[in-house]
Amino acid sequence: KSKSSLNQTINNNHQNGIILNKTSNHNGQADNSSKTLEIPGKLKVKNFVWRNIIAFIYLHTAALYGLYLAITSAKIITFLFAYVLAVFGGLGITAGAHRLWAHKSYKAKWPLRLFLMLCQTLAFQNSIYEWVRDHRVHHKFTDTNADPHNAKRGFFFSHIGWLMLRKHPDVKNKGSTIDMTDLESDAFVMFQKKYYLIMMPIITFIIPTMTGCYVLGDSLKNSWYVVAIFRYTISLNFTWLVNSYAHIWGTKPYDKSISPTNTKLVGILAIGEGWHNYHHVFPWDYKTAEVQTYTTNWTLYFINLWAKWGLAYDLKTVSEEIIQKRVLRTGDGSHPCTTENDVQ
Ligand code: ST9
Ligand code: ZN
Ligand code: ZN
Repeated sequence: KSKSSLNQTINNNHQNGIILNKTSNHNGQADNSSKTLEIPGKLKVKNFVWRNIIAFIYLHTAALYGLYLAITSAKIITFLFAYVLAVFGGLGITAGAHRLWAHKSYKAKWPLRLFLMLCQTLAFQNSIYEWVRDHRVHHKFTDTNADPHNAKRGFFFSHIGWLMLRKHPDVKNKGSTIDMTDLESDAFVMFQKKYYLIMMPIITFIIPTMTGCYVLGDSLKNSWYVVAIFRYTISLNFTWLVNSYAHIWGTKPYDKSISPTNTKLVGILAIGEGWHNYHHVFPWDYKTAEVQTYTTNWTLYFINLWAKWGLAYDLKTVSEEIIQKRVLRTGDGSHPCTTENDVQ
């Protein structure tokens, strides 16, 4: 009996991010003898993206060499410059791509949006448009196959592995339901999207390296490995910790039923983005954390500064009363108000 033209493929049984394919013949009976279709997103060699795998191996090896040079031969000013760039690139992600564009937790006038767009380009984490689309999908479909960095697939996948593999089809299918019209009407976002492949290498690698050489007077080697490569690779890893570490280890004061956690370590390294349990419960809060974490929430200081100058406005936040109600209803008991009946 010829089956090939009548076979209908049903993709289901998504287990731990790996799809099992079932085929059925025209009688609707399962036909396990048929060859399974190849589905992108599967943990199969043919879905590996070798360009990215090679790039990440180079980046991490070269970053270790950059660290060695930073300790042994680079000027202190070169290292400080790398640090400052890491912070500005980080703010482009946290205050820009994340809190402003992905979550609309505050509004920004055009000079601030231009500045944040340039800082976000310095971080080379894809264009704002692509970053926001992935992030909105992550929030809407957390811990499912439609989540680009689904933490259920383990630390490695949610940290870096997801960037080395074709995306799971659910990311693209369910991701197509995400509304991106607000970004499409932002001229800076669309300009950056259009010219990303020109702007990104210039801002992320060329200008920082040239500044190290010609302004700070360090060698080309030190400038490249310390300012460009080491700084970029460390920033990437600190960012990825939010997707990996802060979805696996830590407390869940606001909702114990979800994977995102509160972790101070990641909070510090990711300049205020480690209170991830809070953030997934109240994603519209521009602080992404409660007030008591203010001291390590640099991004909050940064946005408040721009608000003082009138360039950031309509800052959205959550009342203590709503937080406390949520803590008592769904928290894991680690929040101080659970025992003290008082939100600090
Ligand atoms: C990077 C991003 O590192 C890091 C994000 C971290 C987020 C953390 C969030 C936490 C809060 C913030 C903390 C900040 C802390 C900062 C501290 C700093 C000190 N929805 O992607 P493609 C469709 S990037 C809807 O090519 P493949 C769409 O039609 C690092 N649709 O899929 C698309 O076409 P188009 C550097 C979607 O082929 C088409 O599919 N960059 C969605 O499977 C193809 O999309 C890299 O390493 C969606 N979500 O490839 C490059 N997604 O775009 C990484 C896709 O034309 N990327 N579609 O509309 C790649 O090479 C590829 O994306 C791939 C998948 C190989 C991963
Ligand atoms: Zn998350
Ligand atoms: Zn978010």
